[in-house]
Amino acid sequence: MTKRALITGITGQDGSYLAELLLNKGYEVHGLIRRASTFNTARVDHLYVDPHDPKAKLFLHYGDLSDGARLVTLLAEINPDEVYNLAAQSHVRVSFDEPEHTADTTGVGTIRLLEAVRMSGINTKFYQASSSEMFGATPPPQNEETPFYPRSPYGAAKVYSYWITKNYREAYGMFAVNGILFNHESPRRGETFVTRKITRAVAAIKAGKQDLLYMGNLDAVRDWGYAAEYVEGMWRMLQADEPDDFVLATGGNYTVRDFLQISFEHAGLNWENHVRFDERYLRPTEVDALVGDASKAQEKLGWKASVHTPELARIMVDADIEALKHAGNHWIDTVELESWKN
Ligand code: NDP
Ligand code: GDR
Repeated sequence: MTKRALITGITGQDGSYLAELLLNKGYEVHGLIRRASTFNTARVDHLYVDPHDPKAKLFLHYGDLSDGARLVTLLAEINPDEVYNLAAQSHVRVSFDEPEHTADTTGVGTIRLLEAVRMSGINTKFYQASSSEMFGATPPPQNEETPFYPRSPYGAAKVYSYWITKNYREAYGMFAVNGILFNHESPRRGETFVTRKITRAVAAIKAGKQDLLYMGNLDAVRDWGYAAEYVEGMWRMLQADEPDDFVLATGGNYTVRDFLQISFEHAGLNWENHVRFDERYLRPTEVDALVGDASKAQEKLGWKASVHTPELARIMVDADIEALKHAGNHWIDTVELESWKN
């Protein structure tokens, strides 16, 4: 029997890779998309097949995590075997500008979806996109037993979603799990997250279209893995015999400065000639160091990251150099993009 999955956040980085993975596994995939005045499906457009075609396996539905009634009707209509809740206001810096909206989407949105599962009476497995940002100020290495100490409205909202997912598992016997994922990136990463901001700038500087890159705290330590591998871990969590929570990470330990150096060097550039400081990219409270210990996922799910941060940076730089060649006048340089968007 064909399995059916619903992905919230299908238009995001992870949603697009997960949709690909599930389609390749033979699933019928349904995605929740937001109505916008411009097209917002660029990351999944390559998967599109006309829904009138009997071979179509991907279906998109308008909806929003702020609209609980819509979630109930949609779940009842789709009756999925698996629900992946990836939708969120996912930018940590922006969560300080929009704390209430972030709480509503990234926090309360999760309970709306869990309640919708319960109220529609369907029997489904539920994946919650939890985050290493929940560990915040607790020093590394971090694993499933590490106490939470969020340092942003985003981190606090994710802590709420983590606990409410666990509560629904315990209270109602739902197969509901938290994937606690450390930073994972790709050529599809949003342009204002630090890795993509850097690799886009490298491409533009290399092409002579930009000279300077303005950055915040270069001392922050992160554990950057490759998104395409992490979605496989999400899927494996829902195939386990028992519902449980898992960390996914590479275990690597790199500063933002390291990422700059690796990325610029890969294009034959010296980062120090191009990077300038701008305090607007600092956060009121910073998360200094996140380094994950994913040994539980390796042991119980057989999942292990194979792409580590230096290789990831090179993949992203190469992809952005290639993308810039085809972008022509549509390329917005990093300085411009950031001054509008962050
Ligand atoms: P993105 O920011 O790329 O994607 C977020 C998705 O959520 C988009 O599809 C967006 O839609 C959708 N969305 C936002 N608000 C709403 C809403 N109110 N209703 C419905 N949909 C909404 O995030 P990622 O793909 O990087 O991350 C996926 C999830 O995993 C997020 O929950 C994130 O917080 C979490 N996470 C990510 C990590 C990472 O390193 N990438 C690490 C740990 C957790 P639209 O396209 O219309 O904006
Ligand atoms: P993060 O990702 O906050 O870890 O959240 P981001 O790439 O935004 O920041 C990583 C680190 O880089 C520092 N930094 C800058 N960040 C941005 N965006 N822009 C800059 O100019 C800049 N300069 C320095 C930041 O201060 C920070 O320390 C991501 C998101 O995907 C979350 O949704 C997810 O939950 C976590 O990863 C795990």
